[in-house]
Amino acid sequence: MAGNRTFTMIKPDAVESNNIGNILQMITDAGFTIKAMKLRRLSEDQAKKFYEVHAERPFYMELVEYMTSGPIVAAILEKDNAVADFRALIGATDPAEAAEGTIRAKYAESKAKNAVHGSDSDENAAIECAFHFADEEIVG
Ligand code: YYY
Ligand code: MG
Repeated sequence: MAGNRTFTMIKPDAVESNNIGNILQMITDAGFTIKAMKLRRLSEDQAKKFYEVHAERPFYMELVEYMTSGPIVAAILEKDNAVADFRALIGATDPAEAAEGTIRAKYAESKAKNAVHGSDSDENAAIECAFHFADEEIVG
């Protein structure tokens, strides 16, 4: 059975372009409940660790540099079928390929600066939630 939690980040480009509010509105309008949230700036070590699975990819260092370039908003979201439904709400990695009305189609600048992160599996959602939040920071 699909899990009911996913993890998201509003990335530095979307924070910089003042779209935190617009993106949170889209998320809650789509039926997600925010269970934890914080504004934080990732250190280089934290960004490297978070994106460890991409360490061998050519864009890895650019990704780490970008994700540490300004604050991000990290949040845990709850909804039935959270991971898949949130991936549908954010759209394809490259905003040029993202379906109309998705968060990335509306607010992403480019494939690298693509406004939001969404977990890609229940297993990674649990790992990513725990990476950013202690149990006592998550509302019951
Ligand atoms: O899950 P998602 O964020 O849609 O894409 P991933 O393939 O996991 O890549 C993570 C992150 O890396 C992506 O959001 C932007 C960046 N990236 C990139 O800069 N260039 C690529 N060719 C692929 C991904
Ligand atoms: Mg991914």
